[in-house]
Amino acid sequence: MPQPDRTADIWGGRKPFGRGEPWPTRVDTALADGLSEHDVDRWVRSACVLCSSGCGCDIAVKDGRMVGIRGRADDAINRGRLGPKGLYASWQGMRNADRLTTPLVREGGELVPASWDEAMGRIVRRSRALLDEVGPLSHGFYTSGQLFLEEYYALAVLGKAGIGTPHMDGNTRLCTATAASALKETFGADGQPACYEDVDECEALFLYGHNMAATQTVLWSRVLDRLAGPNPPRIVVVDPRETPVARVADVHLAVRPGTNLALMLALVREVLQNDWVDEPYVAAHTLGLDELRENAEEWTPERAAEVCGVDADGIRRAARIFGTAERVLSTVLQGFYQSSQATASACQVNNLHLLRGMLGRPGAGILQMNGQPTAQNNRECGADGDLPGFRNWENPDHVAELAALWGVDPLKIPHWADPTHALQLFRYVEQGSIRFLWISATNPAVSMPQLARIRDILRASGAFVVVQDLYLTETAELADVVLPAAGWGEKTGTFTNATRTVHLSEKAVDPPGQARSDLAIFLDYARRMDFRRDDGRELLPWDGPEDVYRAWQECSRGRPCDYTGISYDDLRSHSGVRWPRREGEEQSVDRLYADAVFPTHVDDCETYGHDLLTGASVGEQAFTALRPDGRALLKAAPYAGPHEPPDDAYPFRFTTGRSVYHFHTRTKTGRAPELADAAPAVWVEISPTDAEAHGFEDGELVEVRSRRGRIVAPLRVADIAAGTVFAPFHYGYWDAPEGAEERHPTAANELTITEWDPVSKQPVFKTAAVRIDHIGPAR
Ligand SMILES: Nc1nc2c(c(=O)[nH]1)N[C@H]1C(S)=C(S)[C@@H](COP(=O)(O)OP(=O)(O)OC[C@H]3O[C@@H](n4cnc5c(=O)[nH]c(N)nc54)[C@H](O)[C@@H]3O)O[C@H]1N2
Ligand SMILES: Nc1nc2c(c(=O)[nH]1)N[C@H]1C(S)=C(S)[C@@H](COP(=O)(O)OP(=O)(O)OC[C@H]3O[C@@H](n4cnc5c(=O)[nH]c(N)nc54)[C@H](O)[C@@H]3O)O[C@H]1N2
Ligand code: SF4
Ligand SMILES: [Mo]
Repeated sequence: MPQPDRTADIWGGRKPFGRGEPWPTRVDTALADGLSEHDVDRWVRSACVLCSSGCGCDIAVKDGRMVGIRGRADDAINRGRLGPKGLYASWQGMRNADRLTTPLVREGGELVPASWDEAMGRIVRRSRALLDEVGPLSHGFYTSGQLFLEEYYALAVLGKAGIGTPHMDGNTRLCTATAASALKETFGADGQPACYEDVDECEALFLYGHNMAATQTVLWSRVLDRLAGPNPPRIVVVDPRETPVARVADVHLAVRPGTNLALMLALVREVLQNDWVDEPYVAAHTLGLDELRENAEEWTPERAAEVCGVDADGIRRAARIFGTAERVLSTVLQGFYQSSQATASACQVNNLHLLRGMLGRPGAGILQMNGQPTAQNNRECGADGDLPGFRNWENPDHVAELAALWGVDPLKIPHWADPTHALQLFRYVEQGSIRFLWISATNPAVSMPQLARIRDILRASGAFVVVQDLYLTETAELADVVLPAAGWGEKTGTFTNATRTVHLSEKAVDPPGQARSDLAIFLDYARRMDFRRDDGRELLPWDGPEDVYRAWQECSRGRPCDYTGISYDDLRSHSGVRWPRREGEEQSVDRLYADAVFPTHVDDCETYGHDLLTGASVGEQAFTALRPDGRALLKAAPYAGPHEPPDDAYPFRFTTGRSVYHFHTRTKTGRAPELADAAPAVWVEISPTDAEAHGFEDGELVEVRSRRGRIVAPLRVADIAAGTVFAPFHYGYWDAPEGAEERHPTAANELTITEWDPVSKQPVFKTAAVRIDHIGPAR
C-alpha cells in the first residue's frame, strides 16, 4: 500500500473532539520503501527525539537495521501520531553511509582515523596536564539538549565532582534557558506547570512567539482536532509572521521583533484595569502586585500598539479573551525566549495566569515550552551549569547534599559564582583561559550567534577541542579529536519531554563501526582520569544506563523533580510517566501547583531570583526578607526596547527561526530524502510592502548583510510584518542556495548578534539590524 506523503499533509487527517473529551487515537507509520508491517522482525520501544514533545513510538527493526517507525496508540502525548520529522528523519537520519565510524585525530593539520585508545589517550593526556598545571578552570564542556538523562548526569558528576569546573553548559542555553528562568523567577523552581491534556480542556489558547504548527506538529494536530470539534478554543497569537498558527487565530498580534515586553505589560494593565483579577487568589498566593501595577501603568493599549506596530483594538480583544475565559492555556517559545527582555516577557505570561488564578486546573495552565527533546533532563541533571535536582548553588545546604551523595568536599563542587553560560564559555576560550573544550551533540559552528567569530574561536584559539557527534559536522571539522557517537535507537536511556513525561528509549540496533554511546565515552574518560570520591572509591562506578539512572533517582529524592517512584520497569510497562513520582507512589499528578503552594521557601527554592531588567542577583538576605514562603512572585521590569534597532545603514529588522521540514542544522533531516527535497536550500522572507517599496521580486537572489556578516539567498515575498526579514537557521556555511552561480554563506547566524538576556543568558537570535541588496537577476 502506498504510504501517504506527510510532507504535503503535515498534520495528517482530522479526528475532531469536543472540550473535555479524550483525544482520539490515530496511528501513524512510516516504513522503508517496499516494506509492510509483516516484514518487520521486531518493534522496539522508544520516543521521538526531534522535538520536545517526545512522541511515544516503536522503532521497526529488520535484519539488524532500523527500517521505520510507528506511533504508540497508548501514549498520552501523541495517541499514535507522528509528524514529518518523526516519520522520516528519526530513523533515516541515523542510518547513513557518512556516519562517523572511528575516532579521528588531527595529524599535520588533517583529521585522520585513529583507535579509541589513541583518541582517548590524547584527550586524557591533555586533560591531565592542564589540570595539574593550570587547574579545573582550564576545562570547559559544551553539551546538548539531545543526549539522554543518564549521559547528562554522568557528565555533570565528572565535571562538578571529578574536575570541579564551573564552565559547563548546554545548547539548552540557546533553547530553553529562558523557560527555566521564567519558571524559577516566578515559582521558585523549574518544572512545567501544565500538561498537554490542557489542550483538550481549554477555552482559549495563547501562543506567544511559538509557531507550534511547524515546531510541535503533533501537538498542533491536537489543537486542529479541537478546532474541528464542538466548542473549539479561541486562539490568540503573538508573532511577527503570518504562520499557520496565525492563520487560524481569532487575534493575531504581529508585533515588531523585540517588542514583546511592551505588549505584555499592556495585557497585564488591561487585566488589572478591567478588574479581571482573582483577588483572593492573588492575595493568598502571590507577592509583588504593587510593583507589577506600577510597571504596567504607562502601557495603555495605544502606547503598546505604537511601539509594537499592532492595532490597539487587537490588544484589547486579546486581553478580553484572557480576562473573561476561565480556562486559558498559554504556550511560550522562541519568539519570546530569543528576543529582547526574554525572561521579563516570559514572566508576564506567568503573571497573567496568576492574576486570573488560572493555574493547576484542567485547561488553565502555562507551558513555558521546551524545544529540544531532552533539554529538560539537562536542566534537571545540571550539565547546563545548574546544580542537579533543581538545587540552588547559593544555598550551602543544597551543595552539602550533593557533596555527601558524591563523597567529595563541598568546596570541590563549583558554587562560588554564577555558573558559566555558553556565550561566556566561548569567550573564555577566545581569551585563552579555557584551553580544553569538549563539545557533545551540538553544532555551534552553525547554531551559535555571529559565526565568523565562533569559527575563529574553534579554529584559532589554541584550545584543544573534542567533538562527539554522529557526523562530521561543521564543528567537528574544526576539532582536534572527533569521537563517533551512537545515537537514538543505538543505545538505551531515558528522557523527559516538555511536560515532565519520562520515556525509555531502548537500543534497537548496533551502532555503526566503532561508534559508542555518549555514556560509554564519558564513563571511559572518568575511568582513565581515575576520578575518585574522598574515601578512595570510584566516583562514577557505573556500568550502564540503568545504574546511572538509579544514582540519579537518589539525587532527585525529595526535590521537585523526584524520580524515585519511576523505574525502568515502570517505563517498560507504561508509555510515558510524569514526574514527580515519589518512591511508593502509583500515580503522578498531571499539573503542578493545583494547591497554589510554590517552591519559593528560602530552603527549597532553586534561586533567590534576579532583577529582571539588569539581571542583578537578589541574594539570600533580600529574598529571605521578602518571605515568599510558598507564594509565587509577580515580577516585572520596565520596557527597554530591542537590541540593535534598525537605522539608515541597516534599515530592516532581522529575525530567524524554523521550517517544519528541518531540525536545526539538518544533520538528521537533511539526510531524510523526503525532508531534504521539501526544503532543499535557504531562503529569506520579506513583506509585500517592502518588496514593492524597494523593487524586490519574489525568487530573486539577494544579499542580506549585518554589521557581522552576510548571506546570499533567494527572496520570498511572504506574510510578515513590514520592515522585518526572516531567515531559517538550518543551513550551514557553504550550502549553495538554489539559483546561485557561486557558493555563498547561507547560515542565518552569520548575521546575528552576540547579546543575551540579562537573567537567563539566552542569546538573542530574533533581533538584529540588516540591509538587503540585489545581487542577481530576478528569476
Ligand atoms: N520543524 C522543527 N521543529 C522543531 C525544531 C526545528 O528545528 N524544526 N526545533 C525544536 C526546538 S529545539 C525548538 S527550541 C523549538 C522552537 O520552536 P518555535 O519557537 O516555535 O520556533 P521558531 O521558528 O524559532 O520561533 C517561533 C516564532 O517566533 C517568531 N518571532 C520572531 N521574533 C519574534 C519576536 O520578537 N516576538 C515574537 N512574539 N515572535 C517572534 C518567528 O516569526 C517564529 O514564527 O522547535 C522545536 N521543534
Ligand atoms: N539564528 C538562530 N540560531 C539558533 C536558533 C534560532 O532560532 N535562530 N535556535 C537555537 C536553538 S533553540 C537550538 S536548540 C540550537 C540547536 O543547535 P545545535 O544543537 O547546534 O543543532 P543540531 O543540529 O540539533 O545539533 C545537534 C548535533 O548533535 C548530533 N547528535 C544527535 N544525537 C546525538 C547523540 O546521541 N550523541 C551525539 N554525540 N551527538 C548527537 C547531531 O548529529 C548534531 O550534529 O540552535 C540555536 N540557534
Ligand atoms: S511532534 Fe516532535 S516528537 Fe512528535 S513526531 Fe514530530 S518531531 Fe517527533
Ligand atoms: Mo531549541
